[in-house]
Amino acid sequence: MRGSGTIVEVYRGDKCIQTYICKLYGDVNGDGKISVMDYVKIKNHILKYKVLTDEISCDVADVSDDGKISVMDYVKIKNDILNVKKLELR
Ligand SMILES: [Ca+2]
Repeated sequence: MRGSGTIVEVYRGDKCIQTYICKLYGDVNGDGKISVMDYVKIKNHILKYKVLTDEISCDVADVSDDGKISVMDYVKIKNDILNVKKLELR
């Protein structure tokens, strides 16, 4: 499985006619899975230990869709991993 940040190009003949960037909300590290690695990245961002800078990571980390990366996103991803409450598709 490909993760967030994967580029998909659609060709007609030899010509690329459309480009898409995959976004799996919650998949902050782009490995195609929502895992402990993702919520650690969000925790490090919130604590300003290692701030997320690229647009795709910042977008998919905002699982609460409120325009910021916060404890809410961390909790939602943690709950998804622990099967307490799965993330809703956006
Ligand atoms: Ca991931």
